[in-house]
Amino acid sequence: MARVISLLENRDPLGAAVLTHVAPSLNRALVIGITGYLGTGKSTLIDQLITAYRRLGEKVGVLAVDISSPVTGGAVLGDHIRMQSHTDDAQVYIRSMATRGHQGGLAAATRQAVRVLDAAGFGVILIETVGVGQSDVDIMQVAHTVVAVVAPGLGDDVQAMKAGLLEVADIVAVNKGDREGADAALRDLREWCKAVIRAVAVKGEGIAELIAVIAEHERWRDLDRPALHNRRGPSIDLGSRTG
Ligand SMILES: Nc1nc2c(ncn2[C@@H]2O[C@H](COP(=O)(O)OP(=O)(O)O)[C@@H](O)[C@H]2O)c(=O)[nH]1
Ligand SMILES: [Mg+2]
Repeated sequence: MARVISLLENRDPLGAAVLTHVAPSLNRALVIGITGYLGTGKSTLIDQLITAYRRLGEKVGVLAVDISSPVTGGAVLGDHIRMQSHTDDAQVYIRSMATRGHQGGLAAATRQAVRVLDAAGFGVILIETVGVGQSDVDIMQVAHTVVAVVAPGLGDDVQAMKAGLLEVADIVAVNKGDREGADAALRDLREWCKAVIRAVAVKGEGIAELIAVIAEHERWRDLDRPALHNRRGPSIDLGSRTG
């Protein structure tokens, strides 16, 4: 699997050939995009999501996509450290994907890697991307459900989120809910998006709720109904989901 993904990343024609033979487009896996600024706690959250989905009996694949390698060079290493508790689990596959050239190629390779994991029986595929807005859009076309992770205390972060991240997000997770400013961020974001949850990833809080909201979004997607997010039509009331 790792070798095929490397071939695809390098746009080696052998990769495409292998893909055709061993990885039909099954579209069985639940593909979840996790996006947001560096340091908001995406990898920590993913580590918790891996644990939770494994408890549900799923095989879990993670693709950590590094769009801007020179800037976030340390992020990939950090991601692996934070997800290390799963390295001995054969039902968990974690892979960093770096840009080999331009962004479009990375999106294509990511889409193909999802296909490889799907064919290998991974029921849940989590894609971590760093960034906001346009740079993420390509990658997010690969995901069924996109979770934007924000953290309080990053200044005008929330404003930027509204302009950029919320464009691609189906669900917003306000992580670092143990920090000052979390309540204000939650209040603020709930005016923009109905599917806003609070999480404290380091303590595993809010994870069950996040999984429930993702499942809910998936159900609506399957029914071809308007998504939870305002931008895609009328939102449904998820009720009180905090605490
Ligand atoms: N206080 C607090 N810190 C957190 C929480 N979640 C993650 N962190 C810390 O935030 C830092 C960045 O986390 P990381 O998962 O690498 O963020 P990423 O860059 O978005 O993947 C790490 O030091 C984490 O331990 C949280 O819920 N509360
Ligand atoms: Mg990370």
